[in-house]
Amino acid sequence: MTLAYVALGSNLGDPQRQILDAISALDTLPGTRLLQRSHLYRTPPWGLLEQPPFVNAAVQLDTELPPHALLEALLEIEARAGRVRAQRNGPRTLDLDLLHVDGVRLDDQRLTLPHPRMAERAFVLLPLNDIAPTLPMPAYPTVAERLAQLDTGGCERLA
Ligand code: A4P
Ligand code: MG
Repeated sequence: MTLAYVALGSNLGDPQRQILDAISALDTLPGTRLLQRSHLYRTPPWGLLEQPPFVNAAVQLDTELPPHALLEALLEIEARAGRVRAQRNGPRTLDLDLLHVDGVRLDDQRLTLPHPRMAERAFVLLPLNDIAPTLPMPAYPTVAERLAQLDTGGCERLA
């Protein structure tokens, strides 16, 4: 059994529905089950400001899939949700980022673990803090301690 953490984001179509559907899809991946899910949060757009607010969430999975197979599965779920890769930081129907896999450090062309930008983003750490406040990150002792340093203004808990 290996614990893996995935961040979910959406700001096109019906974001809440797409996030909940994606969480169900993660629970049905081969050799994988959902252990915990965060609340859903409405968060102000980060990076590119002229776009709708996002809905963000995070989940903890128990999985037998190796990290690259898990990433492929995430990209497939994104594709099924109609994700088109257009603009960096731009609007999207579904974004699934693999944040952390227990015991794994990796940096190749397709996958970097832990996710290199997670610690800078309140929209990632706010939901992750619901399910893994004591998870350590590169350069920071825990999710909770790092989150306390970030601006969560405008973030609103939905469900
Ligand atoms: N890749 C490498 N490592 C990983 C990993 N750990 N997890 C590769 C997932 N993918 C990883 O992904 C591009 C490629 O990164 C993948 O094919 C995989 O091989 P992507 O989803 O197209 O891009 P990205 O890394 O998510 O970066 P992008 O598109 O710039 O989006 P960001 O940086 O994630 O930002 N504001 C709010 N409030 N909430 C949001 O969710 N999201 C974004 C998107 C902008 N602003 C936002 C939000
Ligand atoms: Mg992504």
